[in-house]
Amino acid sequence: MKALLLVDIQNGFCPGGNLPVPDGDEVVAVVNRLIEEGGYDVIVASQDWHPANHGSFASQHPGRRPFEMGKLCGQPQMLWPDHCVQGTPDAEFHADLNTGEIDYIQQKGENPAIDSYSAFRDNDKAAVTALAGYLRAQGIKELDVCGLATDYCVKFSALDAVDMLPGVQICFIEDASRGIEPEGVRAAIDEMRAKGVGVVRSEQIFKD
Ligand code: VGL
Ligand code: ZN
Repeated sequence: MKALLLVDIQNGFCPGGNLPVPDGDEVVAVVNRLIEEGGYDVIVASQDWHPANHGSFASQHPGRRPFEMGKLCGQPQMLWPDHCVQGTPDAEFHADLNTGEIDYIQQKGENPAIDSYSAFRDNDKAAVTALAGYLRAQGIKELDVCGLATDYCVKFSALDAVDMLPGVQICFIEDASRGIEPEGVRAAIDEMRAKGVGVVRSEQIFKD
């Protein structure tokens, strides 16, 4: 059993969104082809889903601006522009994403007191989402991860998958992902590789 995890392919992370990832919308065509022709048994997606007062928003820290480091729950926290607020167009999946084939959607980032980059658990690793349990119940042996943003939510999701889905082979699909900063993307790929995540391109998946 082979599963595909689509991380945060939402308007907020695409050009025109509140926290745009450069060329973020370019993943949509590749991802739609993976959905159709990638041979996956299970397709899941995460959705960044913040309340309007989320503590990762610079707007909640008087005098602070987006992309400055601040603190949340006593830990260093990148302060973001308000993004992916529940029920707003910014939080919707990209309109061209083939959502009809998605078997399970994992919303995350709902607790205003902590950020949740990973689709599997909050940044402090205390509260877990239902995603790992869902995937375990499906009996998956392989999980491919892609989406937005490589240097944040994609990376943390792939790293948590290694810890939380023992025995499952985890791969990151490079050309079906985009990151916020080129240097962050390089570091994220190194970090994923070091933890045993395979780094592949979509062409390799279509070939198998
Ligand atoms: C993300 C920053 C804040 C992401 C989510 O999806 O990578 N990044 N919230
Ligand atoms: Zn967020």
